[in-house]
Amino acid sequence: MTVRESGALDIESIREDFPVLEREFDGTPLVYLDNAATTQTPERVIDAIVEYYETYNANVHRGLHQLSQEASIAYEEAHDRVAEFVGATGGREELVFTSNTTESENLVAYAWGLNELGPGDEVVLTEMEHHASLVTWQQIAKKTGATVRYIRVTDDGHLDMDHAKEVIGPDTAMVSVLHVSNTLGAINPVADLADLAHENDALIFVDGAQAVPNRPVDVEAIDADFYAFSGHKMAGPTGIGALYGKKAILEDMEPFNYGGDMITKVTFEDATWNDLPWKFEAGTPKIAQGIALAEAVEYLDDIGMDRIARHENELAQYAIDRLAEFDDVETYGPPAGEERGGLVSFNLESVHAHDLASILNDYAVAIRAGDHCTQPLHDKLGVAATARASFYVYNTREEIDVLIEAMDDARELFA
Ligand code: C6P
Repeated sequence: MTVRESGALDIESIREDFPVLEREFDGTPLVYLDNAATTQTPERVIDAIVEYYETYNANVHRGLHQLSQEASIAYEEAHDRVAEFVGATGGREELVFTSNTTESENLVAYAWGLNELGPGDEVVLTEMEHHASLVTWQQIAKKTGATVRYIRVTDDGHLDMDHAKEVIGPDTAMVSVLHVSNTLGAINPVADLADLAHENDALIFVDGAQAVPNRPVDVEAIDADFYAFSGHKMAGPTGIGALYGKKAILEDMEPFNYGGDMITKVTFEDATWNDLPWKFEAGTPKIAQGIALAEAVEYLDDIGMDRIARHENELAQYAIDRLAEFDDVETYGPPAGEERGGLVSFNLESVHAHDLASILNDYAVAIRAGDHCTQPLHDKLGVAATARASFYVYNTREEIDVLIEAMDDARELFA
């Protein structure tokens, strides 16, 4: 992987880092545009997993033998590295490894929400929230008697910040918002929302699943109380995600899961909890995945998160411009020209999104079709499904051209 001196990415060289991009289907090269669902994995991250299993595979925090010590050090240091990547200066004590963003949401909802919420409390979400947060807080609210309220989304795909100021108030206990929308591509003003939450003595949980992979994120500059993301959306492996939390808040919280490794002392009557972050990592953790996630952030940092953000925005703008050439295409989210995450959701008038995705598959073009786990937002948009092209650091304008040409054929088929 190299970065051109001008600051532009050397995409051809970056593509060589990702073995799966060499795949062809019946001689047609793969065009992978489903990166908001899962990104591909560079060779050096795969190598980190192989190296772990080939040379120091052992359980952590349990063994006095050499392999266990090596695995423990690498696993612990991986927390520090990932914490540093998102600007958490407290290091490992503020960075819990989870399975994914969804588990990070559930951890906070159960370990904090179940204990802290009650009748009269309000949890404020947004209409563009992913089910990971929406369903989780809905259920916790039902269990605790709290109320869920939603910040409106405007017709042009933004959060209505005037409405946010109305909805977030003295009864708000938690504000849970996504940083970048996986359906609209909108980048939300999470630092402003954090200010609003804190002015009202509420906490803020930021879902960064679509932000951390694509742009520089500084959880302390945002002043997030919690911030969550997933490894498999940022060149890392599946099965690993992270939860950043302010140390004082994590210290006050009850554990989410009970069992081995999260305790200090156990008697027949009771137990005391281990230090952070291990208090929240019960049982044998995701050792190989955590070590590989640290390698993934190293890889992304070597490229430069500013450059990745710029590249993704450029591809998204190009895709919007190309899609705008056609009268029968509707795109969703903020208007052309406005900075957004690297994705575009759209619909082709005559072709259902699912049909479109399956026709594109015949051209080796991978996109996602459906509600993208944002059913209430799709209800609001008045559509059951959208097609979504989402980009990563290895995608090119030429691949977007392939998508557009294949859409022409879909039109003809359904004409
Ligand atoms: N969105 C998509 O195709 P997990 O599955 O736990 O790693 O991530 C959940 C999640 C939470 N928040 C946002 C904003 C997300 O986009 C996602 C995952 C995928 O859009 C799968 S539905």
